[in-house]
Amino acid sequence: MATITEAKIIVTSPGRNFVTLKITTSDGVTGLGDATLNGRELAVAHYLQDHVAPLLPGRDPDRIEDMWQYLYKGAYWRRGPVTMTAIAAVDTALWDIKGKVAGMPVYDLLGGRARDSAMVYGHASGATLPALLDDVERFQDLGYRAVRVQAAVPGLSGTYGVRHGTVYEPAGGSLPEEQVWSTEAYLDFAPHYLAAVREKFGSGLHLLHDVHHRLTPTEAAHFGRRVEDLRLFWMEDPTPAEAQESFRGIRQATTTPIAVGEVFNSVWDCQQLITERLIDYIRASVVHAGGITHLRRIFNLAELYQVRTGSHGATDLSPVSMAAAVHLDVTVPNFGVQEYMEHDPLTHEVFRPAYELSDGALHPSDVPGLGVELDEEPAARFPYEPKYLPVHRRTDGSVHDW
Ligand code: EZ4
Ligand code: CO
Repeated sequence: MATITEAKIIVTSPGRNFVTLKITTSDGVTGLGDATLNGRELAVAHYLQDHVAPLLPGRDPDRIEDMWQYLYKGAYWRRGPVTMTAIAAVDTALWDIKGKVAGMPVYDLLGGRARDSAMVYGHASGATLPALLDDVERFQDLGYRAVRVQAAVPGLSGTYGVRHGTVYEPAGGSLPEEQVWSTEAYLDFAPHYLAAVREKFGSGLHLLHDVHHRLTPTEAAHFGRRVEDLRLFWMEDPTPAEAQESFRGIRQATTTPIAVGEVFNSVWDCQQLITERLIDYIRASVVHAGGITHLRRIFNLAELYQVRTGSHGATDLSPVSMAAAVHLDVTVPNFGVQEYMEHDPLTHEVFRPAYELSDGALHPSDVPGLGVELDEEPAARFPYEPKYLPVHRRTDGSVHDW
């Protein structure tokens, strides 16, 4: 029996911070798992270094389910983003190893492809409406079939989700930038630009919109109704989801499809949302929801209730995460869409993924395992730099929901 001989934590910042776990076996096989938690990277790196890596040498890398149970139940302290991201890294690395040992791409270990590729959505944005329309056109010209649409809200100094430069990068300053948010200004403006995009591009393009948890359930119900005739693919994160039952009112008020879950870390964050069919798309990801093993459970539960998948896939999810996501996406019958953002070119000096984007979809590689390599020599040239997501305040100065 091969055993795990080494677990190495690699922190690198090629364009942005990433934490990666590299597991090596006694047969010399290596596997990678993403452990990046935006703005809290070092917490996961230390959790892995201090509390997980010492437990791994001598264990059987084949027993993926047992490893998951051992790390989840064995720790006593369950759930939470730091723990679940650390478990995800181990889980993903073991799937990578199993694939390499078996000589199979991970999608074949998961039962084989239920589709050829995973449709993705791109991120169009603009400081003004004409700029936004140009950006949507750019994505359409690139072959995207689905586009998330965000415009800067007039009167606010900055609007989260609007790209500056060529790469979308949500994390900014070495301390969190503080931005003012006005729900009134947003609600007055957003339906107009979404309507303008639908009018210009017609019904053939899937349009998505991210609310970033900024509305109350009542405001979200109002917003969903106002944009109902635009037939959005989804409105994302309309309201914070700690109280899952708060989605009932939104659901009853509007047929605009609802997506939520990029901050979820376990099935317990969405059990009620799924089993009561309060959402249409579940956005949990491999890296933040306990790896392929646990995310597959969430997706399987969702399938029973006709909830489809739409996993988070911003630039803070490394190419290791994206590779794992695409393998899982192509195997689940209830796949909906995969979020995808091009990484900074520097990121590809360290990570070499073999998945390919064409026709607005990601195609998994058929090489054994996940099909992604990490080059440690360039990784060492990009040391960690603290970078944080912004914090939002209401016009009265109080901290706003994300
Ligand atoms: O805020 O990835 O849908 N995508 C998003 C992203 C997330 C960041 C958090 O790290 O909402 O911009
Ligand atoms: Co989002």
